[in-house]
Amino acid sequence: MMVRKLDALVVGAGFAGLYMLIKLREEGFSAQGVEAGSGVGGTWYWNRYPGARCDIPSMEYSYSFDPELEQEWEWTERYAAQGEILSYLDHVAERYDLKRDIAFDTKVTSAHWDEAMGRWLVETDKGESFDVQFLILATGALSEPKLPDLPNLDAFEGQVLFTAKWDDSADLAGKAICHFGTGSSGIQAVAAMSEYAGQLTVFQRTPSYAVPANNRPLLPGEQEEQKARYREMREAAKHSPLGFAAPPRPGKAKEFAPADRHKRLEEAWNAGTTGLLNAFEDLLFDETSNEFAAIFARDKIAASVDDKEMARKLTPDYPLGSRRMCAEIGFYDALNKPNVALVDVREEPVVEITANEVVTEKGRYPADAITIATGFDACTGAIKAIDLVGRDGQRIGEEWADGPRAYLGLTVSGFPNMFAITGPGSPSVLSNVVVSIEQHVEWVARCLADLRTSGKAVIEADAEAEQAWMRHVDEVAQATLFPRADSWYKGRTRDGGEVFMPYVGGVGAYRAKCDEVAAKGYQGFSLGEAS
Ligand code: NA7
Repeated sequence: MMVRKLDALVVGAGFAGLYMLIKLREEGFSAQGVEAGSGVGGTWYWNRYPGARCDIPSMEYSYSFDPELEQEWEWTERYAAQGEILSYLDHVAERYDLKRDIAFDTKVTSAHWDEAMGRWLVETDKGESFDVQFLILATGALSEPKLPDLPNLDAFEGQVLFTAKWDDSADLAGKAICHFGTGSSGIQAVAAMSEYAGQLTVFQRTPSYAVPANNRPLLPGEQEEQKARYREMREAAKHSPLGFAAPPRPGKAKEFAPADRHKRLEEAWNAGTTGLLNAFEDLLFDETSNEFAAIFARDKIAASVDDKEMARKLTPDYPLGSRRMCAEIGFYDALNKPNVALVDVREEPVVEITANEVVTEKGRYPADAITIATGFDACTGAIKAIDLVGRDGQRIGEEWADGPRAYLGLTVSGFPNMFAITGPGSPSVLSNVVVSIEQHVEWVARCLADLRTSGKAVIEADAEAEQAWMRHVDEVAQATLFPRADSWYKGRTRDGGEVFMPYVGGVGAYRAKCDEVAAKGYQGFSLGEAS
């Protein structure tokens, strides 16, 4: 069998994989990308469900590394729809002539570290083999769908559609749809499907805090004005807490007079997901302050639906922002429509799926189609899906069974020369992810170049440094309100424990730490010679 020998293999061709290929080429490394989809885009390739849209402003949810690209590309709306982001990424791939180095419709099935050679041996489902010095997993933090445990789903005779693997040829007009999941994806899909469904029954487990997205076309002059100060905005985002140019407004909510606090929350309500969390500096840290904002948001939610019982079900009881906030465009309006119903599966669990119904403890709901938006095996799922074996036969799934761990969220002890872009312990999923991705990719590219310059061939995180980093990730998280809610931010250990995965110390602080590690000769890593 032909084995291709390269410096690096990049798994995934979304925001992270594309930029990684660009940086590797720039540094003179030979690299190949492997992508399961038929095109580039990652998340934005797969998530083609109706209503799919980013909830971070387009002007900020885009690459900053190429000043010409950011000036040339024209966004049409404040929040870009899936198709527009996909076109953008396709444009980037064309502009940098990346597609010739990406094997599409191909999945990496196994990657084994060869200790004697100091290289990774990688195989794909197309029977290709690669022998590479560096393995870079740009597989996405929210890419491995988590399926609901719906009893007897196999008996269902209608169409089953997953938002994260949507078949865009599906025609659900006039159909009875039973939909599961009301996170960011679910509420967008519900709003869109309510326009044409015959009957839409929404099965909710945990309600979301959803703020109005207030999406609109970018106003004349608005894009130009932002482009004129793009450098300044990008710099601010890079050193900010969450990867956005605008910082939280100074002041603690609990110290404001009620009328002033209310006024500020009112202004923030219409400014998108980060708008509300940025209304005061302490909303993610102080329970009392958070509760003021949470009550405000709960009242808004209650006021947006006509039915009191429905309002009760939609009201979250956890701190605002401790689970991912959602931006809604017509979600609550959808629930007011006569063809839409809401079922709380905590109050009436699903007991069975039949050929054409969802049956709960309290009722039977007709279904021609079942749509599913129940989230992802976050941060680690796509990596664990690979038969990934490091030093001394260590398997990643087994190693992470006691809790996901990664030094700086990028490298795993026992897995030399392997990098996970947006891995557990990185700020990516709790930030403007494109800002985090650019930082991760640039750091990895610099690391590989430094290694080459120093004449070393192998880099591996030390177990102690990794433990210390994960302890730090936990300490920083415990000082916030994030751990107060049950969310996909938490990884599970085999004995039922929890590991808070994202680094919430701020993308600016994280960047500084990564730079310091590199400047100190890769502190916390062991560097080795080629054997
Ligand atoms: P999320 O945010 O993980 O949302 C999935 C939702 O599905 C969440 O509220 C789950 O509740 C719910 N869920 C899970 N299982 C069920 C069942 N069996 N029945 C009903 N509801 C269920 O995923 P999204 O795709 O919406 O968003 C992911 C990210 O994409 C988002 O954060 C943005 O960054 C964009 P649970 O929490 O499990 O109780």
